[in-house]
Amino acid sequence: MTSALPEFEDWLRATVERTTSVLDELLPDPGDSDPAHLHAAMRYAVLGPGKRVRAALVMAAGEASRSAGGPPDVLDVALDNAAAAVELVHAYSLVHDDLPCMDDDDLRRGQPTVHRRYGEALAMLAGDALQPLAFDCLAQMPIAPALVVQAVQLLARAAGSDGMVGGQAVDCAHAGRTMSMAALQQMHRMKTGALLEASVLLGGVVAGASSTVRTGLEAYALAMGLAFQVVDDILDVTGDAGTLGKTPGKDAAHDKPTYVSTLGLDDSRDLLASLHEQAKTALLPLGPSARRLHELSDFIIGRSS
Ligand code: GRG
Repeated sequence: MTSALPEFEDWLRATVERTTSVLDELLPDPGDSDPAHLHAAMRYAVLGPGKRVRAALVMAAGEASRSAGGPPDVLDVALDNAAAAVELVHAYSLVHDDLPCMDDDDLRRGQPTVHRRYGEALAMLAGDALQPLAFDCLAQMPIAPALVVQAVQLLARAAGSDGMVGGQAVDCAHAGRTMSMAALQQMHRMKTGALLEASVLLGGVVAGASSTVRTGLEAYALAMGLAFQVVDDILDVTGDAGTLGKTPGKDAAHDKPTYVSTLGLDDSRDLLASLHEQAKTALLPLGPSARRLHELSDFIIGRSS
C-alpha cells in the first residue's frame, strides 16, 4: 500500500512549498500595508520552517476523498485555502504557547520565538490576528456555501474551548499534578489532536467525501491526532534542540504530565505502535486513494523533529 519513500518525499516537499506560497500571498505585506510591525510579526510566525503536517493531512485527505467521488474542479484552490487556514490557526497556537505566561520559550522552528523577536504584546496581537485570517481564508473557498459553513464550523470547534484552547487550559491547570491515563488522553485529544483531526476532516468535507470515506477519515484522524502527541512527548525526552528546533525537556521542567511521565518510555512506544496500526486499519476501506494518508502516518510516527 505504501509507496517508495522518495516519491512521498517529493510529494511532501511540493505540498509544503505550495502551502507556504499560498500563505505568503495571503499574509499582508508589511512593505505596503499598515500596521507594518504587526504584519511583519505575523509573517515571521507563519512563514518559518514548519513541517506543514496539518496542510499535508488536508491535501492527502482531499486526495482520498476526491478519488472516492468528490467534485473534480476548483478543488485545488479550495484545498489550498483549507490547508492554509489550519496552518494559520496552528501558527497562532504556537506563538501564544511560547509566551511568558504559558511555556515561556525562546526557540521555535529553530529561530527565536515571536515574543523574543518582536516583544510580548506584538506576539500576542500577531497570534490574535492570525485567527480571523484563517476563517477569512476558509470563507473564500470556491465550493458550495453549505460546505464552506461546515468547514468553518469544523475549524472553529477544533480550535475553541471544546478543542485546542480547552485542552491548553486543562494542561495549564495540571502542572505539578499527576493525571489518569484517561484524563491525559482526553486533554491531548483536545489540545493537539483536535486540530490534526480537523485537518483530515476538512480535506474530506472540501472534497465531498462519501460517508464511507468520512468514517474511515474520522477513525484515522483520531488515532493520528493522539499519535502525534505521543511522538512529541517521546521527542521531548529523547530529542535535542538542534534537531527539534525547539527546547527539549520543557515538559519535565514545567512538571507537566505527559505520556512518558504517565506510562514510561517503553509503554509510550507500544501505545504509539498500536495507534499507528489503528490509523492504518481505518484506511483499509478507502483503498489505494488513501496512499498519501498511509505515508503521512509513517512520516508522523517516524519523525525526529
Ligand atoms: C496557546 C491557544 C494555545 C494553544 C496551544 C498546540 C498547542 C496548544 C501548543 C503547542 C505546544 C506543543 C509543542 C504541543 C505539542 C504538539 C505540537 C502542536 C507540536 C508542534 O507542532 P509541529 O511539530 O510544529 O507540527 P511545526 O513547527 O512543524 O509546524
